[in-house]
Amino acid sequence: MMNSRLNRRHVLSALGAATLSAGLPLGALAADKKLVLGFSQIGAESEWRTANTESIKAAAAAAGIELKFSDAQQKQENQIKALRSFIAQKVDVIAFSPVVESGWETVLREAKAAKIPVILTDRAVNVKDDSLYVTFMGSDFLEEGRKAGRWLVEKTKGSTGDVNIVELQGTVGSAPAIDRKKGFEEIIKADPKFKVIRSQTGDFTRAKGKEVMEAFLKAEGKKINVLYAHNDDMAIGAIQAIEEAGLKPAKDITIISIDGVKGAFEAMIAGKLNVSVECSPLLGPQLMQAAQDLKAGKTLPKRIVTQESIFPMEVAAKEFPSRKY
Ligand code: GYE
Repeated sequence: MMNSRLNRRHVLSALGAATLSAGLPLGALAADKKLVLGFSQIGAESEWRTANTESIKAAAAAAGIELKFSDAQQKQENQIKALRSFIAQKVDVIAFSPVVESGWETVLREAKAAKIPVILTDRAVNVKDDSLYVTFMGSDFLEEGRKAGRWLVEKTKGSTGDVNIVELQGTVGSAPAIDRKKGFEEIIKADPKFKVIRSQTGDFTRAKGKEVMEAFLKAEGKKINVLYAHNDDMAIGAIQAIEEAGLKPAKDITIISIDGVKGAFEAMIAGKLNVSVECSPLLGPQLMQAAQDLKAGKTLPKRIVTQESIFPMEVAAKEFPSRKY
């Protein structure tokens, strides 16, 4: 193991103090040096993402960590460039939230060769060799999808007619889009009355959510009973489309989304969104802790899961004042 004492002693004596940023337990060598963390963010596609960025910046400042922050504007190629630049700058730790799951092997191998530990935040990667990253911290997206499904099963209990669902998926190939779809399907497949009649990506943005919902309404009109949106922003965009089509959101069409951002609470309080499954973006403090733990030579668990809840509109007004994002 990278962090075992034996290995550490061995490497220290073999390589000497010149390997300051070797990605080995950093603390022994660099106790008085400010820890440098390179973070590659996906973009600013949603309220969730903005809150996540703020959390990371604030937590780095509070922890006295030098943060090199890079915004990829939702493009994997930009993230790969950012990671390479962090490697070239010999940062102590790299963290990133991978926009999609696949295609990371090469750059992660480069980081490993440079002995820079990599922490995944928020979204997972799909790699065969899981030694290419130290830990993955973030939500259980499958479970979020299941929570959304269970809420719908409960809500429609006793009704026998078809429940026609349209789905707004997140970014194609992203971990939350893949898993939120899967988790939801896993639950609703138990009853054939649930029918997903349309499913398309809205890329996690309000604008796309609205645009795709308009197309759904055009094609299916009043047949639509339920909208399942993989995030609140797309649901909020879709609410506009529903109102513009002369229908009542949360009444004519039941709306389920994920994240639990302020905008969703406002929509619930206004009676336009039925439920939001929580997905916390406040990963900053956990990330800084993990970076410091690495510095101190500690071994991190391979998976750190965020604790989360679900908020139906009935509790929105009561919960709203204590929401932090
Ligand atoms: O749900 C969505 C954002 O990866 C969990 O990305 C995150 C998702 C979040 O754009 O709003």
